[in-house]
Amino acid sequence: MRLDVITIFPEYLDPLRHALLGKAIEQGRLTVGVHDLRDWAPGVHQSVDDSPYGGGPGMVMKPEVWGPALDDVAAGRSGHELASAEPHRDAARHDELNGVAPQAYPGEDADLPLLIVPTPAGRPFTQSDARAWSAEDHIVFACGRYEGIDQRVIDDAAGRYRVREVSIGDYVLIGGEVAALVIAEAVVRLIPGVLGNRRSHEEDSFSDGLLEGPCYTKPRSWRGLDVPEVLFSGDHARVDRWHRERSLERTWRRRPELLDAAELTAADRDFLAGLAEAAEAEPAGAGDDAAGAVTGRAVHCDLQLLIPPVEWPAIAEAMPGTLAAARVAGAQVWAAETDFTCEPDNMLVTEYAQREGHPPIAEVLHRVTVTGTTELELREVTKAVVAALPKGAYWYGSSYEGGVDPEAGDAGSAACAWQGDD
Ligand code: 6GU
Repeated sequence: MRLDVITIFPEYLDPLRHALLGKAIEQGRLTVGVHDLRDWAPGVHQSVDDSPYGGGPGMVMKPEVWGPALDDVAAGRSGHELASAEPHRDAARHDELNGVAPQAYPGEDADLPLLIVPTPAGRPFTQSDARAWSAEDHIVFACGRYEGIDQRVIDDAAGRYRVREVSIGDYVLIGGEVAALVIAEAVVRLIPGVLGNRRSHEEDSFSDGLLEGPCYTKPRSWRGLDVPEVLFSGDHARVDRWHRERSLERTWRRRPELLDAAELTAADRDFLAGLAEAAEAEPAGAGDDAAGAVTGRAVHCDLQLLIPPVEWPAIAEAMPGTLAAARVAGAQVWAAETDFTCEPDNMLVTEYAQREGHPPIAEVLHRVTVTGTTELELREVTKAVVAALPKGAYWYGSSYEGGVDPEAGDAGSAACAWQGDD
């Protein structure tokens, strides 16, 4: 496989040379080129970005710089190979050796190189992408800053690349470099021969749609903590079942939504049903694991939210499920629209107008109250609620101990700001 990375911070990609990826380079399974985008920037200032059309914060990366950079790297015309990289072009292709074809969408030419554009606005990068991309011959990463690259660069590149815009998670990085490292590592370790032990990645978290359970090594007893007895039993079937159950239990506690897509046997389902029953029977707060079952204190979160009213029903519907996955149980959600005339100096309205350059048009101020039960700290409760809001929505608020009943008027102490549904 050949990997090329185009970036304005080439030294950020130094880790590509080290450890696992370095080993793949030495083995001749991987060639890496890191290219400084400024090499394609004309003029003394070598500027690579400019202000966005239509206004708004930040800078946008220029098409006249990215276009030629992507042309040259696609054609193999730019030679900045990392030390210990080996020529790859006449070597047998990895997919020829392994009988796996590169993945293409209908209408795409599978022989084109793959262009990965890391962006928080991309589709989520998953283990199944990593598996598919480990069969590629040539992958190019275009690392932009987070405000982005002029969209025409991506549209135009679709003529010489198969383009994938991907995100590595729901948070924002300064640029795509770290995301490129993450993706490169996830992909390269799956190239056959790079990771010695094939079984070890077949058993990884996510390979079967479940999280991995805990693991142990010598000594048998350490600081008064003992390795589970079953692991010394020598009974392989029992040990395998034990691993399976730990994996199911951890997934159920930490990422219950993954269970929907996992392949489960009848025995797995019985085991999960047993966990759910045990949790029901436990008194609140008696969870056996700090990161464990959803039990705990009554809390509520009180937010002001500026959104188009048409967006609210879907948010309200999805929120209890999203919160349950974030370990806020039994969430109830209320909202009421607040007239701007009630709130002449509302912070969100002011902030919106400053950032967007005009006052809210479709957006309406909502007072949102969410109640639930959790062991999370209050800040985390607010985060969990906000994570269930549309990306970029303007909001303000906090979480508090104890429940409230907005319908009984508890949350409506500011009479003007709280207008009921009637
Ligand atoms: Cl892929 N890039 C950037 N810049 N930020 C991100 C990201 C990618 N994934 C999550 N946040």
